[in-house]
Amino acid sequence: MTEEASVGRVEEVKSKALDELGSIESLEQLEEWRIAYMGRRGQLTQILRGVGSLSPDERRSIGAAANKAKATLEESLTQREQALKDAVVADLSESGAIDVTLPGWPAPLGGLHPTTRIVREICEAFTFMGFQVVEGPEVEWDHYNFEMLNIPKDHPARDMWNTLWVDYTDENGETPMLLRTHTSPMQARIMENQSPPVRVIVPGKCYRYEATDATHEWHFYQVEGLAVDRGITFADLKGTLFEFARRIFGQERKVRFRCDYFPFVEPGVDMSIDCFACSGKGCRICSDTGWIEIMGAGMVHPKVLEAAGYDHNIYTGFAFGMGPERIAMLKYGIDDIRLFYSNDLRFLKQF
Ligand code: FA5
Repeated sequence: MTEEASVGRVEEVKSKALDELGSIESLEQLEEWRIAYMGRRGQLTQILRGVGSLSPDERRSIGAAANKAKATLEESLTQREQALKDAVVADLSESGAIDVTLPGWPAPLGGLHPTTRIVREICEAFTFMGFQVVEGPEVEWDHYNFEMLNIPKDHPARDMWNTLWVDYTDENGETPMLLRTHTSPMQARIMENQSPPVRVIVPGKCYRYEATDATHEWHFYQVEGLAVDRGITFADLKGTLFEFARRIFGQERKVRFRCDYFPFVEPGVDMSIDCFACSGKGCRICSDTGWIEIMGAGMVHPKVLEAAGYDHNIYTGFAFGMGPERIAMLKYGIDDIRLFYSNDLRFLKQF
């Protein structure tokens, strides 16, 4: 059933609605009012529904009047609603139940984990120098983690990486799968799949079967770097890593390279920076040496180039690997690496 429609009826409904609206005292009453006039079965809605069955002339005049009435009621509804809400707040405020001048509760905001931050900073420093960022598998084969890196089975150098082996035995009775102990296996994977020139960095997680202490975790990040091309020399290695150190630790930094041994580089070095806390004079952070070691590096061993299918008479390259948590510890003055993965908000909120 639709309401019998006429302009007079529209005006009658409208003025009745406005009269009633004036005496409404609560938001609940206001909702009832809205339903009574403009709800699905509301009085004005019924008139509007009936407009379709009128003659064209009536439709024009009654339709226009009904639409105008609807707009008026909607506007009055909005005004009344705001007035009622303001009155509620004023009441609460006056009675002291609520202090409307207090700031609201801040919505809790997350932040980037310190490892994520430092990994991004490191990646930025190298991408600025033209390196690409590549990622690789955390569950790795012995083949890539060791053998392709000039570390054959039973070689004593394997002791440098305390390995977590995956409980999987192949058809030869061997356990060839492991959690990668460093990001260096990606050197071989990249060279196998790409022709020179290569210029990549590889951030990612590594795992070692190690007791934890203030500077050792059993899972931690590394950022690997690899550059291979014709004519790359040790001077390129030094220049690139020097620029990196200045970008991360400040323009004043000095660097020092000393001989070190890694089976997949020759010569191998460790790189230190002069202590940014004491400028090399000696302090607690640098254990009174004036220097802080930040990564291992070296010229890619010819055997590694050959294993990956590169001719070592034509191509040379350098590689490096660093621990971002240790770099973050130095940069932000964090004294225990275990804080990174303890999920303690008191620590995490500081970044
Ligand atoms: C390596 O893992 C070599 N792959 C690095 C390398 C790459 C050398 C390319 C030459 C050429 P090392 O074991 O020193 O090297 O580890 C590299 C860095 O990883 C360390 O300097 C340290 O910052 C970090 N690291 C190693 N072990 C841990 C650990 N248990 N907890 C936290 N960080 C670690």
